[in-house]
Amino acid sequence: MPCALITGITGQDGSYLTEFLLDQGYTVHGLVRRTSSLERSNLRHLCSNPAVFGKTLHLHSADLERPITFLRILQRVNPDEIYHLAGQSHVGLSFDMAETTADSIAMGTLRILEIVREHPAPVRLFHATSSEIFGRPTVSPQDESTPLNPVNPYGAAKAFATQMIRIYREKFGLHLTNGILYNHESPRRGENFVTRKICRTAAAIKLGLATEVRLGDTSARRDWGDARDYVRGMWLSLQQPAGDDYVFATGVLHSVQEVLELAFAEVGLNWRPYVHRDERLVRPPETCTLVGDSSKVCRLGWQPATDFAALIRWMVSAELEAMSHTPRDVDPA
Ligand code: G4F
Repeated sequence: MPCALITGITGQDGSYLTEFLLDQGYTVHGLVRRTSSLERSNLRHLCSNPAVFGKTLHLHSADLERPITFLRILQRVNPDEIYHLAGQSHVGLSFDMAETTADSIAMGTLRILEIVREHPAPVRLFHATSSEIFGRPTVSPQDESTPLNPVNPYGAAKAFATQMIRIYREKFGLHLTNGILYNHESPRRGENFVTRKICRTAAAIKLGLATEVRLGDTSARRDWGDARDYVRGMWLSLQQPAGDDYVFATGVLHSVQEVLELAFAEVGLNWRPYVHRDERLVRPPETCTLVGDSSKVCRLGWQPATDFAALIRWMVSAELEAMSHTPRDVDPA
């Protein structure tokens, strides 16, 4: 039975990856922060399943700031594959929390690399990096050879971690893979990311639980995909004989306004009267035309399966479903 260790297992990607790996017959071990609440996490359905929890899914408390805990778990679990997904992931917040962002992403990854380097058994590692490493790219679309040019603390920390993966792969011959992930969404996306925020508020307005949504720049465009497609790609990239870098993207740009149009149409409303611009949510150096070229990983058999409109419709209906069962206030900020 193959065995995987996941950092950041309670997040959107970690939870979908766990489901995918369990379906593939893996035993999955996940690292959770001591402060994480499993009851409210994306794993609660698996943790409450006695056929899974403690049998093929195991959780361990660990903080990546203390590498000794990761070392002990790695030695005990001895996984075939590590999926490193943990770290502060909000670009806007990274301007307010630059040090925390650098510590969790840049130093967190380096600490793991140092431990993996000394690990006596062969292990493959996937590192979830980001299109934000390209910052203000000079080419469009971007691929694995596009120069790194980050423009925010998050992108800079990811660029460091991405480059260290490349350096350790070359210098020590380790099986290390960078997945350069463009935006990928789902109903499990954090509530402060724009697609989830819009879908959630559209559903709340429909149900009379909110009256408005405050947004930054609605003309901003992103290459948005479905998180479930991206975790499938993470696994696929680790099944290759050697580590490498792969871009995961749809190759198609959409604007925040298009998210608004689709989400509000799904609940039968016109978005315009409900949307207010909030200057505090406008990012300083907004990146331009971050759109990815995934030809390399597509040659391995990966394809994004969900289109943008279907993704937004799925997210809105999931919010309607969740709110119909447990109505609650929605913070419009
Ligand atoms: O949903 P977002 O916050 O995602 P962002 O910044 O693109 O980052 C996400 O994708 C990256 C991959 O490309 C990841 F590396 C990163 O970890 C994260 O997953 O913002 C999307 C766009 C931006 O242009 C932002 O300026 O939406 C714009 N936006 C407009 N109003 C807003 C808002 N974003 C947020 N979060 N909140 C707003 O009110």
